[in-house]
Amino acid sequence: MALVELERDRVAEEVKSRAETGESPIQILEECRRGMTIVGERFQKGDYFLAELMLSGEIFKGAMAILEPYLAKVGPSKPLGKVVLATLQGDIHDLGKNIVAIMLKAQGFEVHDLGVDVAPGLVVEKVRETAPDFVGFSVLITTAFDSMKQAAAMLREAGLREQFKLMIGGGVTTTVVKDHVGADFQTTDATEGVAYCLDVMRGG
Ligand code: B12
Repeated sequence: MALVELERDRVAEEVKSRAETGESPIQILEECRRGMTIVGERFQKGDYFLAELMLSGEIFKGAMAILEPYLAKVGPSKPLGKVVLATLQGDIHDLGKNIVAIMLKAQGFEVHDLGVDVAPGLVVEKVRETAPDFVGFSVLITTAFDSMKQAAAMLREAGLREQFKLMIGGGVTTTVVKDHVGADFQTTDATEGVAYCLDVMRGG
């Protein structure tokens, strides 16, 4: 696959032409995500270095920019609920979070994205300000697990935790991490996360 081989121009061309011919943008994005997993494996084995890892991130971002308008057309635009998203302190990975943000927006959610390397205190402030239905943490570095746990504890102490559902997502998450953080939901698939939000909003 072109992304795994880090062929920037070919990825952009393929993504664009496939989206133009009406292929599902979610499916194209999912294929790119699988490519990133292979890049990660190559990095782990020492076949790729940090420069390649960074380039893969740039290529992925380019693909997302091409797909965003197509994704925005997928769902209705009636506001459904509010979501605060963040990648917490110690972690700067944001590709997965950005996908979730785009897909939630496509379904009509109002998304407040705090970005990466976010201090737990900032999450508390944003939740107080926006009163979201969901808070979502994205994580790819195991050392950021404790930042998520700390943010959840601070939200409890502030008396805000009962007002929203807490979701966590990202390639390294498991149900064990979910319990460690005290989250309500965990996934390694943005589509599942969006389905969960829709379910909750429909009273499921
Ligand atoms: C690209 C990448 C980078 C890029 C990030 C670019 C960016 N803007 O994000 C760069 C080069 C900057 C980078 C840096 C580093 N990285 Co890196 N990186 C990756 C790589 C190859 C891909 C990650 C990715 O974007 N995947 C694609 C996305 C789309 O998948 P995803 O995040 O899982 O998201 C999906 C779902 O999980 C879900 N989702 C995600 N979040 C959320 C949130 C919610 C609420 C919901 C509902 C769903 C959801 O939706 C998405 C779509 O389905 C992974 C390898 C891997 N196997 O994951 C390593 C990896 C994560 N990196 C790793 C490492 C070690 C690093 C560095 C420490 C390297 C270094 N020596 O400096 C630094 C970390 C710096 C830091 N403090 O964060 C390790 C982490 C090991 C660990 N267990 O902690 C990995 C696993 C590579 C490896 N095998 O060693 N990295």
